[in-house]
Amino acid sequence: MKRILLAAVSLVTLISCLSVARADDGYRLWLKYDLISNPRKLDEYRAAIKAFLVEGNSPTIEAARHELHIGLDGLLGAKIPEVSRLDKNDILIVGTYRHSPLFEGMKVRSKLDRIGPEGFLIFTEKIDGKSATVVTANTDIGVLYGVFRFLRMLQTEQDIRNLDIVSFPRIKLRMLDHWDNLNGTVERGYAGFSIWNWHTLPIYIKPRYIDYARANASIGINGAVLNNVNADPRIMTRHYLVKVAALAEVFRPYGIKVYLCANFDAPILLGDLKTANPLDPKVQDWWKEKVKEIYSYIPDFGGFLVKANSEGQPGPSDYGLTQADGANLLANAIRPYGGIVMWRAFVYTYNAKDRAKQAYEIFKPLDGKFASNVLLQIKNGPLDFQPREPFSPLFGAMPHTNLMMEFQITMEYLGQGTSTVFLAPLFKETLESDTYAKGKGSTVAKVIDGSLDGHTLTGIAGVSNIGADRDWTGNEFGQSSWYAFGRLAWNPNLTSKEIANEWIRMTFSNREDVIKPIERIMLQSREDVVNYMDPLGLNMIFGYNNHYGPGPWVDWSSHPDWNSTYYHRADSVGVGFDRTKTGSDAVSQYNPPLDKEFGSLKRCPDKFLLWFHHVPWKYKMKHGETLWDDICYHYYAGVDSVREMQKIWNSLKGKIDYAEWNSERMYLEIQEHEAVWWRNACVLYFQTFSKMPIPKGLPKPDKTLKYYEGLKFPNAPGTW
Ligand code: GCV
Repeated sequence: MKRILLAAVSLVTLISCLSVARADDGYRLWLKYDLISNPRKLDEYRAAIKAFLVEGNSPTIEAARHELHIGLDGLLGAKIPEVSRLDKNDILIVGTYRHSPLFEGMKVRSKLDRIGPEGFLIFTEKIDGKSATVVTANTDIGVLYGVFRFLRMLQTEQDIRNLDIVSFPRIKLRMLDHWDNLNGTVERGYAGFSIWNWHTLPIYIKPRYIDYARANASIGINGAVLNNVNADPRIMTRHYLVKVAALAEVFRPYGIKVYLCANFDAPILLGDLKTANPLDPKVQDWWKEKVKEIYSYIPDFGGFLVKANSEGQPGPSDYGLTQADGANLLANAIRPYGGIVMWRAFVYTYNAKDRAKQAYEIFKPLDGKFASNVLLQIKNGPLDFQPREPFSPLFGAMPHTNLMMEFQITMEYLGQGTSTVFLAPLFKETLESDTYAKGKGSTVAKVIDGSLDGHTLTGIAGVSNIGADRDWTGNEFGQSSWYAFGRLAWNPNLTSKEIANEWIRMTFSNREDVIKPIERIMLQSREDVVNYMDPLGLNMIFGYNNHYGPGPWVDWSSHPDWNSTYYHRADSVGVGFDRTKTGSDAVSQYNPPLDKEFGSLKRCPDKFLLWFHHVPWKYKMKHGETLWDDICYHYYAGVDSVREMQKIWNSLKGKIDYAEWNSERMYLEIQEHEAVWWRNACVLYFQTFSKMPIPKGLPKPDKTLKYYEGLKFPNAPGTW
């Protein structure tokens, strides 16, 4: 362990030393620890932290100690000594609370009772007449989280006098789901190849694995599912388990457990049995043995994530059984070890009248039928990570089941790796949605933090956007959504602005004339993308299979619901999917009063209009324009906003690192090009139905619809 930590330290130290001399390539994420540039703050911090004292020497405390060495030395620009006794003023004291002379005088017992096993306290204290800043917790991992928080306060130039911080996570399992394949590719991965090198593991521990753990611990992520939900069963064989165990060892000090995606047919595919029927005792024994073997390699293995009976994956329906029967099979096998099962609700068949209704129809009747160590993992919307969807109605419909959220951080449907889209506003929109399950105020956040229905096994997962690219996410702004996911998993009440502000300060600069413009870009970026891709509730109109660029004309798939035309339903009368009572009646899956609100053409929020209604082209919108004109205005506004982002970004030249600035400049150029492409292709396509002119004053597309329909993208990522 020590060897691993030292490698990390020397790497980061080396990088920090080099950072002044060379261009920033994004590798250091938000943990840059560059010298504080504000002289007043620097003086204040140097005066408050003359030394630090760390109690303990567990691997986790060692990780905290090393982070303090790197962080304080880098931020304060001087070697801050570590001391072993409290014999000076202005010392930072770090350690797990215990009955020792050091902690005895501190009146923190009642606060410690409130923060659970992962929370922490940071406070200013006088000990034996000496002034100190204390970071403490009930456990070592709480201390490590507290250290990261304290360092963040310095990085973001907060006031560190008179502190009294009490912090703890609202959600228990805060997971990154990696859709990484064993051959090194990543499903929907836009940042190069997989971060895991299965060839060189278990011996070769890339420094990147350690930095991955540091970054995740710094935002409180405590679980990683290592492989794709389209699961290769070989991950559960000895060959891979020793490699998984090596990663688990790296992550352990940072409080991160590993989880694996299980293939439901593993008993057959690994060559042992002829069936995977959950009711067959041989199958049950097979899973028990398999789980026993996994725990023999990884004693703190977290559990399984399963995609069953979806997009070709096997599952319990193959045996005429329910999803609960399948989940409980694995749950029973893993329960003796304290493991859990995350069972995905992303289940659908290809020929449903309305795919958006399926998950609810399949899972709602199973409420209360899942074992207590199962969490049902539900995508934020009823379909599939669209730029905007209403929340999945399952969040308001299964009070007797542990429900966890699945967000997608990787931007499959949001411009993929090259676009600048800060996802906190999307995450927040879902978390703040009111399900009305128990009257007003029954938000999705309260469902998944367990407070609404009294659940203690709670979780939130983000499909990772991390890859082997030097800057981890392909585009440095991708890091901001990873960061936002972790911060919201810890505290869903944070605002998008608070999160953006922190990230900008740590990534680019604490200067107001840098923060404000970047904040503007970030906070508007999600709405911009909605405008030029899928305004007014349109959805699923992407290029076939690679999901790259516009493809509203796609109608050739033998799976009806893989066609764009299935979703937008444009015809000579209008556009949109009628999900009202007279249509598919998906509105009835929402609790009152939402069913009525979504079901009423007049009251339905514009942002979901075409999700729930088939609306005539000439329908008068709230501001008096026709639907057709409004659609056009949104598409054109989307492009204008990207150009505005470019202008704002260009104004930052010289104020931030050139390499970072130039990289984003080029990405925004790609985004502008794509926004124009989306706008022109969609407006021309929908015009073939509306037969109405593009509103006056808006420039006409300079290419034909045929041109856009004929574009091919052999190098677009995302199809493997
Ligand atoms: C992992 C969508 C994506 C698939 C993904 C699937 C899922 O359909 O396009 O690549 O597969 O969601 O979430 O399982």
